[in-house]
Amino acid sequence: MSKDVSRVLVGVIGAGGMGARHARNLHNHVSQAKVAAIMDIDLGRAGSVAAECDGAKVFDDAGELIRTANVQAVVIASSDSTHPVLTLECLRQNKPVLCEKPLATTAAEAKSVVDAEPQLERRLVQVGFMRHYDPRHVAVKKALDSGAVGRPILFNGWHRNQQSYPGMTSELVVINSCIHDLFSAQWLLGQEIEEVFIRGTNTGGTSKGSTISASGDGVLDLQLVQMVLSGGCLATIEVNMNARYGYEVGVEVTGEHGIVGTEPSQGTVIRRDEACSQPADSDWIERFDTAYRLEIQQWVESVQRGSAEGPSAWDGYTTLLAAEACLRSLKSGMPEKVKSMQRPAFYVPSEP
Ligand code: ISE
Repeated sequence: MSKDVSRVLVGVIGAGGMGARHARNLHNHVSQAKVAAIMDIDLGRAGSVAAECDGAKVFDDAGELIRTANVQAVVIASSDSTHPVLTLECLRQNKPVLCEKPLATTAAEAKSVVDAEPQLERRLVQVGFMRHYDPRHVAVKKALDSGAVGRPILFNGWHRNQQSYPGMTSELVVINSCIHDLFSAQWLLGQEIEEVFIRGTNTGGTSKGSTISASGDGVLDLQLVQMVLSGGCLATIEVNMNARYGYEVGVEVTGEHGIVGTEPSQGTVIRRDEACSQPADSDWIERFDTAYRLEIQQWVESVQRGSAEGPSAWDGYTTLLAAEACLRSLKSGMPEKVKSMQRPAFYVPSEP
């Protein structure tokens, strides 16, 4: 019992793939936290995750979960469009919140969060850009910050999903997937995105008997983004929603004196029948398993210290400003400037 007194009581909103993952990670790997509540509009789904977490209380109303006295901190993993309203409610209740990416589906909604949070005098919002906790990305960040390759000149990022999900659109490729890469570029380089130019194509065909919505319906499921950042670094990002062979994310940064990049997959290599093979990850849950655990562990520790420390609402906002410039570029076929904003003093750069 006495152990419970110091544990952070966490409420998880959304019991789908990511919500269930966060709840399980909290329950199984974060000794300083207790999953106190789970909300989903599908009560059965919430109930089965709650049963895995020592019978957390089940809710079907997110606002009620946020307001309940037995919840001290909140994880938001419901659908993207609900994120800003629920984050604002957490701020009103003065409760720390880890909100899955994107912080909102428009920059204007994300702005309402960065306008509200500084009035509370401490950071309460962290956005779920989990690559910030991925050891392979963190190693690149450390090398860049130590000057190992000198001034960054070119950033290359690749983000390949095995297979797209039903309902995917060209815009969602940007807002829901590429948003990670926009964050990675800004975070790793310590520069803001100033200009973007995006082109897309349709990969065609089907795979695995598939739900690929891209074939023949005009969805741009493979997009290439070129960018210019505030420190003069050039960047490219490849986002492929239907790479077929597996899931892969990585970055490589060329500096004045050399190149630093994320380590490739560490899978066992099998040599047989005149072939040499290595398994590929199947999805982001597998690829970023460690990152998700570190993310939630360090988030709980920051809650105990009293202020959010990971990717901020400002990161959530500026990535959406860049994403909206990408959407304008998709329409215009031209390079588009990203609306430039002065970072408020409240949002000091996030530390690894
Ligand atoms: C998904 O929502 C994620 O956040 C994954 O990290 C990303 O790789 C995937 O493309 C998104 O759909």
